[in-house]
Amino acid sequence: MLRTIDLRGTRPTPTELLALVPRADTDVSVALDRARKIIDEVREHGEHALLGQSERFDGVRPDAVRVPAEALQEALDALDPEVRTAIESTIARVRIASAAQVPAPEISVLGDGAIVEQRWQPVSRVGLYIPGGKAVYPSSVVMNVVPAQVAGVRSIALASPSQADHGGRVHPTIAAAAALLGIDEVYAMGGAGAIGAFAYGVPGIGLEPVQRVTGPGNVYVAAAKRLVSGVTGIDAEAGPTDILVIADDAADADFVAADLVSQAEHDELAAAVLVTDSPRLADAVLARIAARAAATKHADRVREALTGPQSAVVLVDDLEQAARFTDAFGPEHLEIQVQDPDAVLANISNAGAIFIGPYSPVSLGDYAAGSNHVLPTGGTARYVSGLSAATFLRPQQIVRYDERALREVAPVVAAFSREEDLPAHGEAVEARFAHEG
Ligand code: HSO
Ligand code: ZN
Repeated sequence: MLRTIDLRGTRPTPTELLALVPRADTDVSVALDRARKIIDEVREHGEHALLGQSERFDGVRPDAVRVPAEALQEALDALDPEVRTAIESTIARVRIASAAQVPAPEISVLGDGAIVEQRWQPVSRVGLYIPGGKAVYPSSVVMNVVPAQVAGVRSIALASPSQADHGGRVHPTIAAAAALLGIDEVYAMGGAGAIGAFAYGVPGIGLEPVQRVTGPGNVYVAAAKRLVSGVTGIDAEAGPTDILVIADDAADADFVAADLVSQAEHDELAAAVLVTDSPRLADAVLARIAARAAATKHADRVREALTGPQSAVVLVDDLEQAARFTDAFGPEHLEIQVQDPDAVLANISNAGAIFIGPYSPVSLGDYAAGSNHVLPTGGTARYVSGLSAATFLRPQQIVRYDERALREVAPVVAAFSREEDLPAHGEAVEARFAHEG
């Protein structure tokens, strides 16, 4: 089902490697004009615009955009106890692993009485977007909210589209997850309009602007985030998901096949790539994929994803070449299923999250490992990271010099201020010592 690319005996450059397995194209720029109009409408007409947009795009007009607190509690009361336990368990695990993402404050002593402190300040208010289209993911509520809470963000608002099947309210599992997390500011609004509402605020309903918008969404959400990025912070734009598995002859072919199929289940445009130095394993995985892809619930979607140009089996000479290919590809999810995974890990730089060994499948990370599942897609793992507590933190430096320490560096300031023709800079330092003979 997947095409095979044989790299054995070749030495392509990173650019050539990337071109061999191109990601599916989702061109955000084509959605910019429409997204801009939708945001402008929200800025001009506030709640009225948001209600109209729900009617147009989600086929239902909610009574109000703000979801009443009682509705959140009702959704929680009606939540399936098994799902509740699962959400609670994931909240606890993600909370523990997110705490490790908060850097400790540091003090640098640059001399006697010369100190630069660094503390990490949370942004004060964030807007988290949870999609509500063909996929409703309560797990994503946890993955967005928990790191913000762990970072110490004081005010957290959540938006998710109105659901026609639920009287225009947000999906009840989303509402229940919000309630479990102690979030009471929830809005039934979706798409570009929701992102605009977060960025600019909606005075009529007491929705204050946020300092950062995070969360996945379709191409209009991505376009809207790009448009508001001059006004508020954003996280990375989310595209179709991908998985890359590095496996050698020691790997279990059925485990590898199951994991490739699991992420192909998300999207026709999802990428699933196996990189191996074992033609025998490649054949075995292909056979298991054929069986699994035919039998799985979303067989059509899976088949389309696996037969697309974004998916492939890549044959390499050795695991060093596997690592070079992987770094060029920059997978969102990387699995390493080889005899000595740490040796491969040491050669990897670019990946959103890395899953080691036969008992760490990506779907564990999606739901229950404690790691975050909001990860960089489309090869952006080459330059950004996934969502974490750090997403909501800013390092802030605090300078404390005493008189002696300032005197010591005064000539440095004086020299720069002369060179940059900004004499008042130097004078500000000299003023401290002017009274001296
Ligand atoms: N694998 C998805 C996240 C997810 N999976 C949510 C299931 N629900 C992107 O990392
Ligand atoms: Zn997933």
